[in-house]
Amino acid sequence: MVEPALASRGNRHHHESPRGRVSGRIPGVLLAAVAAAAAAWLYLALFALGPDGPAGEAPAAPERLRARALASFAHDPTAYTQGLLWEPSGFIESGGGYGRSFIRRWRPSSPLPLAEEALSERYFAEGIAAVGERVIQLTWREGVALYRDRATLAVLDRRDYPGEGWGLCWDGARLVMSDGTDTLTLRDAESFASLGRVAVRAGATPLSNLNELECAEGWVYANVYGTETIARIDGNSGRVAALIDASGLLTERERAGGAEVLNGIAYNPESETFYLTGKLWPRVFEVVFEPAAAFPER
Ligand SMILES: [Ca+2]
Repeated sequence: MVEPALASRGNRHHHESPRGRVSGRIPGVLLAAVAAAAAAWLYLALFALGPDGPAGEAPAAPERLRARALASFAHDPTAYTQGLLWEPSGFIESGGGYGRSFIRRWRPSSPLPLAEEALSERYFAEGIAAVGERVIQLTWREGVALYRDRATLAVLDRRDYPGEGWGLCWDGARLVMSDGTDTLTLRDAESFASLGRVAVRAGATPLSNLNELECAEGWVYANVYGTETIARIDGNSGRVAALIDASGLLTERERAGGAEVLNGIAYNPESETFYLTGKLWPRVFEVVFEPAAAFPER
């Protein structure tokens, strides 16, 4: 009984003031506008809009971002980096090459490994993902995923898969795997069985050469092989939400020292920063991704 009395007193007060009468008409106008907008949206959704936008129009172009370096530290310049992960205790890194592939743990304070396991010379190591107590390491053309103890990095188990292995990340529910094409494969972490494939599109254009991956902030980040571009991808639809320019991190002198392509993305959820490196790069860069317009021309 108390609440209706309060409500009616509120209404009376509302209508007694001149402002109340004015604002009392606005909701009616707003309601009509909202109803019209909803009807228009429903019409477009049902008859004119595809999943990506109005029929006949290209899907929205990706946002343009740049990587801004906050800090950098030494990286083993002999590491042919294929996968990089951050943990509170440091990095886990996978390095490729036949006869020189490894997995190692190291800290930013020193590039010397705290723990390291070499792979058989038959294997070319690729991307890595941490899932619970394990680290899963791909191989390039050997069709084998090595299941390792996350603490000791020792191999505990293995799974076989078809095709090539490039990048890998764990989104909290599924593994996301790249193979150098424009398609990501979603996998069950226990069986490594495929759960589906996602075609990656920047606007209407397939984005190929997807390489090292990082699942972070609800997105899948992929560096595009042979470029210094990182794509921020919706892992469910494959839509490229942003393209991130990560060029200009190494100095000319560092690049001339033998550094190859950018390859290596790790996310630190404590600082909300990313770490980027590359094959044979002498440094790892701690970065944030910002709108490209925020940068002065250089
Ligand atoms: Ca990674």
